[in-house]
Amino acid sequence: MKSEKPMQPIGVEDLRRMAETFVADEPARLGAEGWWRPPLLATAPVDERFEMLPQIAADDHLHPRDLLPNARSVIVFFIPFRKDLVRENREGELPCRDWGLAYVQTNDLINRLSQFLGDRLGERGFRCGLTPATHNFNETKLMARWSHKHLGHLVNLGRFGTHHMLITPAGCTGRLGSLVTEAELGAHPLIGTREACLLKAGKACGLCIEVCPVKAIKTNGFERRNCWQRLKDNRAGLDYFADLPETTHVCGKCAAMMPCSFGNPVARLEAATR
Ligand code: B12
Ligand code: SF4
Ligand code: SF4
Repeated sequence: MKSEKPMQPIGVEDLRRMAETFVADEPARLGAEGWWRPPLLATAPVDERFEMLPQIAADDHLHPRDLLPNARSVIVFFIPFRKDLVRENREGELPCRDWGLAYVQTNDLINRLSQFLGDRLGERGFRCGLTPATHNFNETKLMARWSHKHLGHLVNLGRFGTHHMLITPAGCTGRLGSLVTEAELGAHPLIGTREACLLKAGKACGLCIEVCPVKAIKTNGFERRNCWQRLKDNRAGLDYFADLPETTHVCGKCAAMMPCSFGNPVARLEAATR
């Protein structure tokens, strides 16, 4: 069912600009330097591709129309972290304090950016369906019924890496958010290569496999329980996380200073050999 407000045009470039401004304004709002590079945003029409979600993600994964019956487009955005934060988190086997803080502040930023984009679309007469940044997952299965990574893959914002994270043109270190809307935004992909992970593209790498302190990452698999235990141990054991929320579950060694941390290494390689 359509909303009753008159529809005014809005395009993906408007949404990208709004997202960039929103993220750029966040450090001033916090009165801090902030952790972020400019965000990326991709969209796709709600078509048959989204019917494969229960096959490629959790078997009870939702369809965009489960969030919003008249959903016409899916919007996925990625807020990349600054290099100095990622470099700081590379040291040793434990996450640094700033990585925990950035996790908390970025989840909040994602939730508010989703709401902001939803409100701007709403003002133009388009309803939206929103979902939270994280901690919306089943702790037994360790899967969510709405996986931003899989949505990001389907709207061609990025590609899965061997470390099981999404690699975008701005890399993999950062966080994802997504929403659905009645607006017809069309297809606005951002990834230009079939793979974005060197190993998946048949090149040498596997650095994320080597660096994981609990050996959770395999060439073709992921021991999600080992990773989850590590994240919980970090939260429970690190004094400098004591004032952060109980849900501060972080590590991120597999995303720190990797060839895919800040860009698409397959695109870089293809450009260099052209
Ligand atoms: C549950 C969860 C976890 C679990 C399980 C992790 C996992 N790999 O999914 C635990 C607690 C272990 C975890 C850990 C971490 N998480 Co987490 N987590 C989530 C959550 C809530 C849901 C993820 C989900 O449902 N996965 C579904 C399963 C099926 O995915 P999967 O295990 O990766 O397996 C599939 C893919 O790898 C896929 N795949 C692999 N190759 C290919 C190729 C193709 C073509 C296709 C179609 C699929 C495919 O196949 C697998 C089976 O389908 C999301 C937030 C959200 N709601 O989306 C954040 C999220 C995935 N986490 C995130 C992050 C950053 C982390 C950590 C780095 C912790 C930290 N912040 O320090 C680690 C990284 C672990 C890792 N190497 O993946 C980010 C990832 C950002 C990104 N660039 O992708 C997310 C998206 C949060 C966010 N809002 O940004 N997380
Ligand atoms: S570190 Fe290498 S193997 Fe791991 S995801 Fe990145 S490019 Fe792929
Ligand atoms: S987040 Fe840490 S424990 Fe989990 S897979 Fe990456 S390196 Fe391993």
